Amino acid sequence: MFQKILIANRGEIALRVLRACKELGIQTVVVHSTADADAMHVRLADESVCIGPPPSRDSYLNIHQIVAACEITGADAVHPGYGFLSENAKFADILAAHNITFIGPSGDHIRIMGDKIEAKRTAKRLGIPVVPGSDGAVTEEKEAKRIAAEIGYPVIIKASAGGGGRGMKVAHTEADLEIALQTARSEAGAAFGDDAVYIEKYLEKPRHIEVQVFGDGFGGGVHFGERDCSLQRRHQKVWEEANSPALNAEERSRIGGICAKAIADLGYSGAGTIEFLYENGEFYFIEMNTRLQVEHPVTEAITGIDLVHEQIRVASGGGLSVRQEDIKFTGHAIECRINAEDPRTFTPSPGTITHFHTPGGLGIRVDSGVYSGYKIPPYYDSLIGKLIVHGRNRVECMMRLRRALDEFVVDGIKTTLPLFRDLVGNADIANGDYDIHWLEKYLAKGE
Ligand code: MV4
Repeated sequence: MFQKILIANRGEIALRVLRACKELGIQTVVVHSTADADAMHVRLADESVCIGPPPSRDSYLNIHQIVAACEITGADAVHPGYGFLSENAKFADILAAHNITFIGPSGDHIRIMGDKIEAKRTAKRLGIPVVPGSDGAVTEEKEAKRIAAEIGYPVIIKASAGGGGRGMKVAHTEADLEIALQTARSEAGAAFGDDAVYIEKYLEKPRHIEVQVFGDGFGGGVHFGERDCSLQRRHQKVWEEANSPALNAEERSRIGGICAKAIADLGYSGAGTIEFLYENGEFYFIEMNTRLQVEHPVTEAITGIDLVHEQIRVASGGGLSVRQEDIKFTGHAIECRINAEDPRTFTPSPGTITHFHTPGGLGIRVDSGVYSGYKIPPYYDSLIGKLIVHGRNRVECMMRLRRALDEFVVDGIKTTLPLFRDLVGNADIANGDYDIHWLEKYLAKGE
């Protein structure tokens, strides 16, 4: 087991990882920018190293500074959290070259999944169902038209170096396709320095369902069920739940089994998320994330398993603490992402939190690094906390969530709490009846 872990992140996830390290009796080092000197996780860590000025590129993305902080403090592993360097293959490789363990998959697996064409090809080879479309990159207009005619319109053009919704164009007709292909390629070239694009059938009303997987580091793989992340705005998830209201136990174990086997065959190590679009009872792979995700607590709530403990165990060569047959799904969990933003316009609202009071009681978890008197710096994302509610079933979970939202107080700044108070009173939400476009339509209506 590791002696000392360096946490290369900030905010609620840095605190989340710190808590796991403390429970495992592992010493902690945090690195932080000058803007984060007052953060809760900096106070609670055994050691802290200031690695630079506020801009991320000079601090949380500065590989040399982070490696230097490892050497100075004698950290033997790095947990990258999410965002920042968590899916940076070069960072994983550099740490390995310094005999420091990256708590995550190999650089090569990160690289494969970062290239969306390569990721899809790999998924298909491993027996994961994918969206119908081109077999690899498309350059010629003629070829694009042939494929589109074969799969049928509408189609979507995606950048291989994109992901998370960046660099996509929908074409409804052959006339649209010419323009879509050209703009997608030039935008991808400009944005990512890689103009490779591919074509898929455009699914019009899917849900976004993702499967939590783990490779044990010995060639084994398990799944921890799925999360439904369909409620999003501009590719930012807002509300996530486990299980998906759309799946039954048979569908869960079928897609979960396919994913667990794929992870084993790939020789993948650590936490991963296999993302699907789900429409008319069918799953279609879109991407794989090679990190711990923001919404991992809903999976923890329904399985009772600490996924950060598992990441640390696997990275240290100790394998998983559970076998597939030990993983049971109990009840229902919902996460609300509380952002320091205007709940209607989503304009960021940094500043001082004058009063912060979190809900409590059975089935309530709040993951947040903020506190009364804390000043939210303007340099980073606006997530200030996550409310995760667990109940024996979805109805109980929703009742508990309504109550928890009533108790939550964040004064001094604007937050998205009022949006969630609206959502819990909505009939479609109560029925679990929504797709990936539902929230944006709801917001456009002005409720
Ligand atoms: C799609 C799609 C429809 N059809 N692919 C957006 C993010 C990126 N991960 C993939 N995305 C989409 N890919 C096909 N073939 C619709 C989306 C999409 C979306 C997906 C998940 C969650 C929210 C979304 C919002 C708009 C579009």
